[in-house]
Amino acid sequence: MKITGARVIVCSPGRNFVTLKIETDEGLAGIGDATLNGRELAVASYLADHVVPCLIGRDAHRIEVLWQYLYRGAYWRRGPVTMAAIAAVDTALWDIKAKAAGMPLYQLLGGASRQGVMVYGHANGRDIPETVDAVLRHREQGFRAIRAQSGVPGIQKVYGVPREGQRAYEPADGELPSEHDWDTGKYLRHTPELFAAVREAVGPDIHLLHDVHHRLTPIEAARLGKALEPCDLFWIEDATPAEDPAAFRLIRQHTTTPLAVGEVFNSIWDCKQLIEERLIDYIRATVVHAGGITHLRRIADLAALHQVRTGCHGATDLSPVCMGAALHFDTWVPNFGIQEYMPHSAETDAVFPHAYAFADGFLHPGEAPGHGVEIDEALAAKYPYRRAYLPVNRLAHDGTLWHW
Ligand code: CS2
Ligand code: MG
Repeated sequence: MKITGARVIVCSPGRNFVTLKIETDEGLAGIGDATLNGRELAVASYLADHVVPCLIGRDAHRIEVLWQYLYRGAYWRRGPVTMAAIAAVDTALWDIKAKAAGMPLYQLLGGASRQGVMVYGHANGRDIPETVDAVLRHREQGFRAIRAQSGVPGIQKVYGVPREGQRAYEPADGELPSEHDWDTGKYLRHTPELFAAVREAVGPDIHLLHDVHHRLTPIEAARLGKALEPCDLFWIEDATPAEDPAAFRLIRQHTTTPLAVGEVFNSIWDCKQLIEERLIDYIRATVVHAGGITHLRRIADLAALHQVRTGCHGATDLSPVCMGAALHFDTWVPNFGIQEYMPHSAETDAVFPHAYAFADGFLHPGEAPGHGVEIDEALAAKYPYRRAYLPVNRLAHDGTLWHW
């Protein structure tokens, strides 16, 4: 089966997405997500200007050798742009191969390891009472796992809390990065109170999660993890920036609160030390940012050797194409942990019709051949790209640029 064409589709149904579509001489086509929030056009150009010319005429079935060709052949290996581009090619080719086999992708990977993919939803509020209410609403909707993020008294703009009038938290905005303020002391005093109230309201059986979003030093993260132990969290995520895996040794010395890291990782090399030293409990690497299905399977297998489970990132800046592919991966992967699930907007879902569906706290990938997600190109064309940035963060007391 030869690749006869490949094109990059950039659209913005509520937020920007980059999609690669690959066509073959047997009439089958596949799509892959290539969205890198805030740097979308870099990946679009990497694909259109440097990758697509190398794909034409190649055998679409030879997924592995094409992966190696694009990874080793680039010379400049790894990095978020390169690996998102490779991921898009890989995902599209797995989509094609499963369609050619007439089966849903999870069957091609090795069949289902579970009845459904347990997901966690996003509950947030401007303050503790609003956040508790949002957690209880998510429980009523059937979620068995719920992430809680709330406003922090004294901090003006906090990660994870929608602005006035926003349907759901969407950080990318503005012609230039918006500036957020941060105060670690206020956050460290507030968050244990938040989770004591949430756990009291929701009872012991709901999994509670929290995203620290890279903002603490290792000892501050250790202090937070220790303070949250009575609230029995499923995980705290990105407790400290993970460029230095050794930092997690300090956190581990002080707390048994489970740790999740990896949504910003783009290769197995980013994950290796954290997994091999059991410095984390869940690896958050994703199909779109970590080189596609082919590479994510290698990360999951390394994690399995060390009793680390998967916890794929699933925010709305990962397109429904990534979510669809991730759900097939999640359905198969032996050491599955949990899948993040932020529902996309109705306009995004209209551009990306999909087979996956939510029921009783689980997502199901559906039985459509391939990954089960398509793109309506005519509708996508009605939503042109608009530049949007993730925010930057500054320490409130002196303006030092901090981790967002
Ligand atoms: C967050 C994301 O969902 C999460 O865990 O870390 O919302 C993250 O901020 C965005 O994906 C960044 O584009
Ligand atoms: Mg996160």
